[in-house]
Amino acid sequence: VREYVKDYIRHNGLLTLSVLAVITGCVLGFTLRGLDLSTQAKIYFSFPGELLMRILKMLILPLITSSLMSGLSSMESKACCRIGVLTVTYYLWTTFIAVVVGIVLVLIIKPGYGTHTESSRLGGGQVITSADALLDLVRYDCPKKICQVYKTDIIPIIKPPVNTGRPNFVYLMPDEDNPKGRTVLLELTPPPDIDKIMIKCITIKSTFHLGLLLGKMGERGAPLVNVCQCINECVMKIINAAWKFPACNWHVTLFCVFGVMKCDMNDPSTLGKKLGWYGVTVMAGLFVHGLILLPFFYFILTWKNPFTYIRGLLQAMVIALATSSSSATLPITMKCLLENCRVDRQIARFVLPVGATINMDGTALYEAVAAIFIAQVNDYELDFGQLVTISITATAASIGAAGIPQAGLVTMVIVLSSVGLPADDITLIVAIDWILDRFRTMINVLGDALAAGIIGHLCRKDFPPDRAAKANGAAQD
Ligand code: DAS
Repeated sequence: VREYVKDYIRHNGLLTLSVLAVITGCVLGFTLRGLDLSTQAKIYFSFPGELLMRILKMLILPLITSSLMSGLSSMESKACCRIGVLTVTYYLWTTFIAVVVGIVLVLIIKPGYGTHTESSRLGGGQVITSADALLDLVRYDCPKKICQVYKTDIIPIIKPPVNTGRPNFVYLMPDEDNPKGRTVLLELTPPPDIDKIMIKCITIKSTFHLGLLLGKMGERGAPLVNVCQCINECVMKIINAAWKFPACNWHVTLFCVFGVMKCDMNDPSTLGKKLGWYGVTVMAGLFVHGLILLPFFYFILTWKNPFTYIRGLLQAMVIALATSSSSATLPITMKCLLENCRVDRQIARFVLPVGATINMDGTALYEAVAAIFIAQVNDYELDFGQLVTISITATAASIGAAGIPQAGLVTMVIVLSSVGLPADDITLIVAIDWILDRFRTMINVLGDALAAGIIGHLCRKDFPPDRAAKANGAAQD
């Protein structure tokens, strides 16, 4: 028994601790929510978890840019383009398949039927009746909707809100609008800071081209490539240091305490058990897509056991469950791929950052299910054309969603307005979004990681041995 316990701890100790930490964090978070603590006390309790989340978010941009630059520059440009096309094609297809799975399940289970709410609220957006209208929506209305979301929800992030009624606890910079003239040190109630993600998307695109250019420059580009590789190694070392405490996984607990205390759980009684069936539909869709379809694609494309591969990703999936942020989990996913799944570093450095930005199968599935559920709750029959519209707009919305907590709710405005549903019906599903967000984030991370394994297998002949590995070899020699 002692040998078995030792062996188990050696292979599964960290993972078991993480799972226990998630459970402890959620129980602690709910307990603290239940106690009649003052707002300040609640902020104190959630502050450490939030700080850790911000440390990881701070590392996202340098990690992605340095990974892409050093990964791309050490590949031949032809191989690069081939891998790029294969990666984006695979991502788009799996996202669309996730949406189809969600639509089929929500039409079979019908979680929203039988809840009669006044349907007078419908007509908030125009109903798409033709391809031209869909094009107009994508070309004009979606950007307008997103700008509208930016104006109402996002701009305050860039400029700290004044007198929001929420205790802006600690301040960072002089805020001339603030009547008391206090300096803004730290805005503790962090609505999704999607603005950083937009910068990340622009960075990804420009980095991709810069990485290709560096690869073409050969030895002349080597200094900058070495700088990127050093930054990449440093960021990974910082992340390892940040996660060195997994011995007790206190950070995972803190993430959960922070997540549970910060989530807004509206009163679910407005929909009662319909909301429960909606949650079951989303979880069933995530299970079918994440643990049946994606592993099946992995198996038929690589002829390897997908569950052995997924076993190596469990730590990243637990962190995704704890943080509800696929971007914040990216460093751990990268670590699991390189150390446990033995994916080539060049592939991981390219496929993962791109996937964390544009590939969110869980979010796409969730948005399609939520839109149809809201239509069912409003007794609003969707025709086939509208279902096709939902599948397209949910795919597009998931690409636009950021890898941060509850980002899927923000981009869902596009999906709802494309079929004439009122965007404010999002409030019907917010009550349980905090827990669905964790599971769809886990599927997002799983989809990116399985894609890296598939692309790595399909392109194993295409790219030269990793320059960094050579450089490391030389350094070790
Ligand atoms: N939480 C997002 C992520 O990190 C997903 C979502 O909000 O839908 O992937």
